[in-house]
Amino acid sequence: MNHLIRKIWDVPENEHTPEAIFQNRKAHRREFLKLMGYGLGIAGFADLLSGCEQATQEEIEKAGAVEPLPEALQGIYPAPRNEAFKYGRPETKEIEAVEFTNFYEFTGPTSKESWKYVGKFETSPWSVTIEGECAKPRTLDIDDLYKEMKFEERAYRHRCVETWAMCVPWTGFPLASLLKLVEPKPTAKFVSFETFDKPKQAPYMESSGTGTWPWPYTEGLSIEEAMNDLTFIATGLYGKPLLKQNGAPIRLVVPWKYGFKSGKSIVKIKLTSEQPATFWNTVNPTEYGFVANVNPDVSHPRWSQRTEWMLGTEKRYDTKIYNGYGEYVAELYNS
Ligand SMILES: Nc1nc2c(c(=O)[nH]1)N[C@H]1C(S)=C(S)[C@@H](COP(=O)(O)O)O[C@H]1N2
Ligand SMILES: [Mo]
Repeated sequence: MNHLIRKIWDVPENEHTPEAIFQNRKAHRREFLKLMGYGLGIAGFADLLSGCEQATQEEIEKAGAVEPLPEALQGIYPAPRNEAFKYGRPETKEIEAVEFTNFYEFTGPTSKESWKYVGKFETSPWSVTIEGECAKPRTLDIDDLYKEMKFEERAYRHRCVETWAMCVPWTGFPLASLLKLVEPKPTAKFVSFETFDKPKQAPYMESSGTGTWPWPYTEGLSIEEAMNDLTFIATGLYGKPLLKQNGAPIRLVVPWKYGFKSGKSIVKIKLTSEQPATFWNTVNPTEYGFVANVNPDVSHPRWSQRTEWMLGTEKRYDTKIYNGYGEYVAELYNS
């Protein structure tokens, strides 16, 4: 199995698209075409066929729309902003954050436009099971979550390992408040997160087949990282429920780590005594470590991490250790 993964992985430039392609929406498809050449998979061809037309925000939102919340819950959006968190940079335009996404279940390595492929993805009804090393394992459906949790909005920086970055307002609650419901045992040393496993609803998952990528997508944190106040469960973005392409109906947000740690569309959270296997760490452990803290001094084997560029702009910033969140998390790594 690993051999096959490696083969897919090694297709040059396919999975980590050069920033030049995406820095500017106008050049986007033209450059995509030029640079990707014949390396395109099915998803990529569809992008290509769509030509140079620019999608509007309305079209993108419509394509990724979820079922409306029951009326009694609609008052949750927009949630009050937690003023403790500031971007320190301009906010990313909403259209950029909903158009340019990483969601391999739908696109694999050939496209950032998962919004085009999420049509069959059913995000309602949805439930999340929290189990493993805890006294009170539970399965909550999304409405239960909305009723039991206290929602707030947080302005967070996001940094992908591929060097793109964004500043966006998430709606949700700290993961710690959810984990407390199930009463973790002292034997809980790690937390794993598992994404939905429905190939019929996710084109790349289906076309890539079993035995290629280690579906479903999984990620993991240490229990200390999971309980840190920064670690957030998001159900919304820009004051509205998440669109499918951003991980509806519920995803993780870990802003001091590379974006691949922030699993989307989660169905299971498991407290474990051993470090769990994760999707990217299984695919390519030398390039995607389990810890994956943002760090300008540690290059990716194939590119530098010194600087990052903000989606939809030509702006480049110096990468900061822990993505600038050291005051919250540096102590986790000082022992
Ligand atoms: N299930 C799942 N979660 C995922 C991914 C994915 O492919 N599948 N990609 C990750 C990566 S690499 C990043 S950078 C972020 C991107 O979140 P966004 O597309 O909403 O900006 O989601 C992460 N979560
Ligand atoms: Mo990423």
